[in-house]
Amino acid sequence: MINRRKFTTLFGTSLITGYLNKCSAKGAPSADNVIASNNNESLVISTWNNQRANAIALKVLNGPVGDKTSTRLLDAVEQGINSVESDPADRSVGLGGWPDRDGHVTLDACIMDDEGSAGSVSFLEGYRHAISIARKVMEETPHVILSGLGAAQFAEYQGFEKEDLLTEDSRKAYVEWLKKGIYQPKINIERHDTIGLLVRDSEGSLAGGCSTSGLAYKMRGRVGDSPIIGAGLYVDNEVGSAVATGLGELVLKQLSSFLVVELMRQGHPPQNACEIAIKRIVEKNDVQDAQVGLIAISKAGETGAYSIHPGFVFALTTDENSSKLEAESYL
Ligand code: SD4
Repeated sequence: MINRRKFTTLFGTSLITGYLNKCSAKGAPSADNVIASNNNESLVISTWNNQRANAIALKVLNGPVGDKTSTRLLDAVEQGINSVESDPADRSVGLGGWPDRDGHVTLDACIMDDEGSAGSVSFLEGYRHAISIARKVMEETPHVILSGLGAAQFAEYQGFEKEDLLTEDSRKAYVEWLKKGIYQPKINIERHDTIGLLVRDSEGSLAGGCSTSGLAYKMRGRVGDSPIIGAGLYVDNEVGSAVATGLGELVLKQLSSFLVVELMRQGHPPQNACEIAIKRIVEKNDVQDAQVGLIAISKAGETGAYSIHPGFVFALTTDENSSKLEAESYL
């Protein structure tokens, strides 16, 4: 749930006051803590500090209406995420992403639309726009997931530009890391900038995507939650959508995004659904050193966000406001 004290508003406060008008006690799932939204407006919500991606997505969402809703929704998701994939300053996504222990940057991504179509790539090497390749898998193949060499071959065949994603900065950080070689991701502090982005248009149609280089200094070949439909992302246009960030191993074991959407299907508001799904992870795992954050949108335009530990921020953008907010947390 959103903490009133911890948000910054770029364009004003009026709508945000509306969003924040029902808050829950920290750590206690509750039934009525919905963040209300004007359900005739477009909405973009994304993990971490990705207001710029939201703005790009919103512009596409509100742009000229193409011949197909799905195309506009997917364009919004893709272009929003592409901007982060091309930003070397974001160290968990695309160009400049954290490498694995052997110094290779490998990417995971998936995308889902309002018709239930899904595409994904995992363990992809040499191409920054993992989300675009995931979309191509969805649109151009009979499959949902392509992985590793096959995903890279497909990207090449589709005309994507091959490049070395290890920037000078990430190379330096890797060389420094090698001196000790300790694998110990820290909560919220490093290695957590994965973009998960959900869009809802003014008619209530939903789509989403996520893209990441995964955990820094992971084992070669490791695949996280982000390319797994139902774990890192799930969209059901009749119900709602959810996306996850954080330690993918925990999300994978509980299929947290699917769980959030299924809880919404049972009538839980998105905030409540996120809280229950995080609680499930906490109950079944040692979460002392592990963060997971979930965000969600319902068909009606309500939003939710919740995490295990404090410090999970997300960006919420509507036609009138764009804000960085900190989710309430279980601990
Ligand atoms: C993973 N969930 O590969 C991703 C990492 C992440 O912010 O979200 N980082 O486990």
